Amino acid sequence: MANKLLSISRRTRSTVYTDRVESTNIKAYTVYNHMLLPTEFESLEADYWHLCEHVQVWDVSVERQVQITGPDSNRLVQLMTPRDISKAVVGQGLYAPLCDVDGGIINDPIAIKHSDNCWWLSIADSDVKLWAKGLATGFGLDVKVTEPDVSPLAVQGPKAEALVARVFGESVRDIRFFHGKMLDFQGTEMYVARSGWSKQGGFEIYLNNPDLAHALWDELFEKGHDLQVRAGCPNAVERLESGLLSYGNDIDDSNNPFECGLDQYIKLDANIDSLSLPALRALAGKQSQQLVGLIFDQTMDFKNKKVSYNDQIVGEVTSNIWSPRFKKHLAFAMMQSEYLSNQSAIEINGIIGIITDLPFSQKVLQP
Ligand code: THG
Repeated sequence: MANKLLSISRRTRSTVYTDRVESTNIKAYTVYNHMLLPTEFESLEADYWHLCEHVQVWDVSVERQVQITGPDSNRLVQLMTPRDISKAVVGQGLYAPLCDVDGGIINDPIAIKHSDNCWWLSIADSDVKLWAKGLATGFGLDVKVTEPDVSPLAVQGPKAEALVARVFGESVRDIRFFHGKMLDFQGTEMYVARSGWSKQGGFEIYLNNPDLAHALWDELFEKGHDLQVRAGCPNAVERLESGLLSYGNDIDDSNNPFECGLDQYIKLDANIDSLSLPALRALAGKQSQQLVGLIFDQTMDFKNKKVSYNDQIVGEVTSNIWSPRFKKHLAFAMMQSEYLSNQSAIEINGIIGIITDLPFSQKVLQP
């Protein structure tokens, strides 16, 4: 389907930053967690180069926080994810797939520990609040599940640390990857973490006071003028080069973590009570398909996303984009394991592509 205009109503929620985003050269939005997410400013390619060279401010309010508080909050979060959360320290974020009883992926949030009685699940695009409430009811847990008015603003790119230090102070430089701390902005303490949906480095500021949204946005732009700050968004080129998965595009609840290369975030032998662990233990090593990378030497037009071989469908392209840096067309594809065990290449419309592991290694990307 070609791009069309989107009708905006209260169901397509705007964000606390939308006024500011609308005052830029924004070209397109998508809808994520029933809310607007910018996808393109100048152009995908221009946005990409700017992100890799300077610093961008991203309205990622769509990364909603599902807050779980109460005496059973650890228990509920552990039920939801097969990742062992018991060693997490306060202020730490864990990339933690959430899985159902069959091992299907419900979401792939960052689980942030604020205290033993308070977790935030910083979610991708699916209705985790409803899932969490259902589990809490079914298991009779003493928790409260809410979506607080928290609107993450990501600051990404090689100059992000310099900019965030100007606004929140030099102590941000000590924050380690996937850790964060509470820092003051105009009298309000908010969680600031070293994270973000790019591999260019940066921070995410979890604004918890909507009245400060414009002030925060404006200060980042005023103080970042000489760093060439501009508005941006998760960039399709950068995230494919970096191998970052997009829930709803590359994975959904019909996939298990093994197929998606998320094995490293699961502790099969952990002594934890997690809903999906019995199913995942049974599934380990038996997946019939695998998410892999495809690389082509020329631009591709994937009108038909199915991949076939000898008139049999052997896989499906889930995301793809032209990389202007490597001058290659990159794709993620869910491919049948049987095909992968016999072949290291595919042919689409007469063009040969090589199959490779994700994330792409620098070696396979270089010409
Ligand atoms: N930041 C915040 N919330 C989010 C995202 C984010 N919610 C939606 C979505 N992104 C969740 N999915 C991801 C996927 C990948 C990563 C983060 C969130 C990520 N992964 C690193 C990697 O794959 O190399 C590191 C993971 C790790 O080692 O723990 O960054 O971006 N707030």
